[in-house]
Amino acid sequence: MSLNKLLTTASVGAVVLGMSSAAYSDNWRYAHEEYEGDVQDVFAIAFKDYIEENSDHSVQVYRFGELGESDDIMEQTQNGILQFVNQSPGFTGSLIPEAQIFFIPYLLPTDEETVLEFFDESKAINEMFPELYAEQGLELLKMYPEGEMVVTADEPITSPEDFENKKIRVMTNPLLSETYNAFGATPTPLPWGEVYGGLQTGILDGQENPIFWIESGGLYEVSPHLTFTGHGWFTTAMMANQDFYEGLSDEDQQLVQDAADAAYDHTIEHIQGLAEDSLEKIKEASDEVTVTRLDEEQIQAFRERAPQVEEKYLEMTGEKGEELLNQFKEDLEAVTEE
Ligand code: 6CS
Repeated sequence: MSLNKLLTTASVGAVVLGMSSAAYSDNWRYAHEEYEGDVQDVFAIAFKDYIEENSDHSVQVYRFGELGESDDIMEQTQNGILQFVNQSPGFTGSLIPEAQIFFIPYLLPTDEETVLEFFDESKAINEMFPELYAEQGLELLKMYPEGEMVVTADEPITSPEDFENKKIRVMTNPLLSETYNAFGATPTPLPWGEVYGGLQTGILDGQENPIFWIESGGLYEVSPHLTFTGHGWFTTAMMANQDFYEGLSDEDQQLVQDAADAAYDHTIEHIQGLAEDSLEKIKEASDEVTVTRLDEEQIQAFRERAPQVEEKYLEMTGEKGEELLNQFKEDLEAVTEE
């Protein structure tokens, strides 16, 4: 990064965040999409702790809403105002269409151990995705799963017919809309900030998210019928502004990589058992909640609609998307065969 660009980036950040530009190199800014104690926050705090314990740098963590919605914090990172960001592929789809691969239903298995092994070992995740993010000026540091997706709605969902005329909120990526179209619902893409109110006022009939988030965001209060459809995992990604990262010394780049590794290990430990604990809390807090776990036959009715979503993914992403999908499937086979 040129000195000029560095100074410009530093001063824009300093003005926006009311800091002196002298602090730029020492105090790194990191925003994520969740609340205190949620999975992305656990990752961010572990990253911060590692950096601060092993260097003179400090990390300022910004949680959901402090600097805007997910798209805002991504824009601020691409502009160099923030040094680090955690944005989920659910929102990155318009920037990096291939990131929508996580929304092809029934691609990932439900078994947690297999999924964790996949994220650790997958060439698609650890080698191909960093190249795709780099094209957008982003240094991808980690991709990690947060939990299995669960549908919540105003009544239990056991078949695609139950989804008919239901407005289901989805994160703002086109492929996720295709998934819910294929499932028979009416997908409604919205940023996170509009979801609770939308469910409360009946503008929305349901949504999907991992259990910990359904508990921490209080979604069960306004959307009390939970259905385990087994169709996917909420995955997220943590990255740095690439100009910033490339401008770091070798020692600081290593520090950042080590901090991301330490945060990843800590977060993976944190998510194990989290869904079960959160579900208990939900059941304790509400008498209205129902929990439906689809059986194999019911799942089959949804699973057979997955190929049409895969087709759309390939239409949206072309050759690069196909290459990624083939590698993704190969990596999945490697961990399920063992
Ligand atoms: O549904 C959403 O938009 C949010 N869900 C999670 C689990 N994390 C952040 C995201 O914004």
